[in-house]
Amino acid sequence: MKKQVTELFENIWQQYLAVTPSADKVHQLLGAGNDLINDHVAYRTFNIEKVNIDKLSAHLLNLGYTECGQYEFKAKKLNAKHFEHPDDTLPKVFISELIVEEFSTEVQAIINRIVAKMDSSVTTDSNFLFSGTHWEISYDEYKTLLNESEYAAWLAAWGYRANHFTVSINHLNDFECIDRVNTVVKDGGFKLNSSGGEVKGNAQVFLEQSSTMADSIKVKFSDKEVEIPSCFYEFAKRYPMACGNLYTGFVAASADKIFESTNTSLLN
Ligand code: OOG
Ligand code: NI
Repeated sequence: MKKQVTELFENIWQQYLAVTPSADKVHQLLGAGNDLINDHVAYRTFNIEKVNIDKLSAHLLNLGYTECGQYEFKAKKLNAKHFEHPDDTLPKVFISELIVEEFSTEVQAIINRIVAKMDSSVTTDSNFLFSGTHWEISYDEYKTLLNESEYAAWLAAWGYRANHFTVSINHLNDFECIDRVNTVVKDGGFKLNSSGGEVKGNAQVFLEQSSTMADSIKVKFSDKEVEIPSCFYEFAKRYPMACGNLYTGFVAASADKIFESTNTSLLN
């Protein structure tokens, strides 16, 4: 089972690197050539039955993962769940879904059209979690989505792929604290997401997180090519709870800010 999970994440990592060149460089900065342990990866989808969280998580449940937490993001109109594997060196997976019916009829029409374009077999194919988009979208449609939801626009442009990987600071050899990681990443020339402060969370909520701002990469829309935010890299440090075990969940208030690492308006 472990081999299958490792192979899946290797495929997901390669697809992610193809649109996130900074991740390779940051990986070098923190790991000095060694493999790093990933705390988690994150996915985005729509709550439409054909592609909802369950369709993504089915691939993980098959590999021994279990559902471990649920989260709500009212302002961003998202629900989320996280999944863990009994082997704690394998990444946790955070999957969110956009509550489509809460958007304008214009936005709903675009989303319903692109989801309808997908073959019904796509979500059960073994490569679904690294399959990208299964539709075409024009730049105007992208902007219509962007106007109401950065998340919807990102998902329509990039489809099914890890939105970010996350370095586990607990497993790094040369770093103890998140501030030091942030300094090295910034000194390396990378921009951090400073929404809500560079460090989200603290030891009291058992989780500290920071992230780079997404890379900017050209996307082929149906009518033109435009550079837009792709994916980002996150850093997480977990703290022990009263029982002595490290906290394994997520913190909604922090996650709410991490979502903004793909915001167009915050780039540059
Ligand atoms: C997910 C944001 C939440 C975290 O670690 O709190 C998250 C996303 O941007 O899709 O990954
Ligand atoms: Ni994350």
